Amino acid sequence: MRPIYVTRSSMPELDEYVEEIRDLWDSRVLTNSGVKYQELAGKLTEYLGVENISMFCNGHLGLEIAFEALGLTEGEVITTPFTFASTTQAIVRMGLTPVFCDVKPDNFTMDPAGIEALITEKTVAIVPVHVYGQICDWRAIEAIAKKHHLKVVYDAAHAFGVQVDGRGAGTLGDMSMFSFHATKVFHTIEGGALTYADPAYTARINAWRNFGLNASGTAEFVGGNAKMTEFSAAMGLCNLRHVDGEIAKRGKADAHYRARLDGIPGLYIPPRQANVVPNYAYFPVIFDGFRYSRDEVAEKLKEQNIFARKYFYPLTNQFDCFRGKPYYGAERTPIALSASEHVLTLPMFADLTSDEIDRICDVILK
Ligand code: T4K
Repeated sequence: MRPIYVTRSSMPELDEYVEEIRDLWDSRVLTNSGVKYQELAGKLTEYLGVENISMFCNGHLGLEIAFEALGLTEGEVITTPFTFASTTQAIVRMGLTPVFCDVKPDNFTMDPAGIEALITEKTVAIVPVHVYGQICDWRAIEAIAKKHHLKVVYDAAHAFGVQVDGRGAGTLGDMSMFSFHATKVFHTIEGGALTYADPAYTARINAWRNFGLNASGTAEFVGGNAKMTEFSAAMGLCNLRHVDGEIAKRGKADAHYRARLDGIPGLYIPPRQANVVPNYAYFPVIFDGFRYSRDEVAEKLKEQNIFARKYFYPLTNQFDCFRGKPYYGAERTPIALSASEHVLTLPMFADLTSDEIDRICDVILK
């Protein structure tokens, strides 16, 4: 029996990828926004239903670039600690101060009811996370942002292909960041993107990822290097051809898990969201009041070669690197704290078999 990890990268057939990269051997243009990049950008604009897209070597740098492009270089940013390290670290690395808002108990996205009490004269933006691909309460968040003249940058790392109220998740807010990491529903090995409605940002974003250089070769500001290679873009072109099928397979796995685990006392599975077309990125389960603790379940699974993960534990406001900072400490985000102490994300990927899901559920239930 193969070990079952929390996820397993989707891959095209080897021949399909080889065919896709064949012309790179002629052109020898391997990076710096070449033809593969351009083709993928065009296709993703259409697939995601967005106005503009800029792609990078990873999603994390995309987030940092979003703050820079929006002129967010100092001040406070209201965000969530129930996320991967990247969200908070991008905020801090760009010289901004995170202010943590608690999450909603039903789906662990930022609770809009907590935002206004955190706004001060220093607040410049709100950075919510569509955690597990579940869409934030965007209408409420954006109404608050509008009232207080704040920017909204969504961490949409988990939300590739998700639609809400008939529109792509990447159309929300001022900008959205997608991760195309190997572990994601759609990937370019490493990679990421920003989507945004206002084309005025394009020049600055694209210059940033190439050292701030403009067409005449001078740098008007200090940027960095965040370019996506042609090999990554080629992987994206292959994966995009299959992504709908991969999401459908994940949907079947999600339904199978729910059939086995829904309604079991002590287990909580975030319900599917109304008005949302999901991507089944993750399968989080809260073990609270179950006959075994989350950690005991994780251990039992591990003994059977099943590697579920505690996404997201610890909270980012508990990270050692933030000790001594005013935003360190989870006591102000008790719902997020409880979620992080009880959550286990079960294996979820397109070729997870029904037998494997039964194996996982049997360990949990028996
Ligand atoms: N914001 C949010 C909310 C995010 O979740 C992330 C990334 C970001 C921002 C930043 O985006 P990027 O800069 O990464 O584009 C993984 C991923 O590395 C990370 O991208 C992701 N979030 C995070 C949630 O998960 P780890 O440290 O848990 O990954 P790792 O190496 O333990 O892999 C998990 C499992 O995936 C493995 O057990 C096996 C499988 N796997 C892994 C790799 C690397 C594969 O099947 N193929 C692979 O190539 O962080």
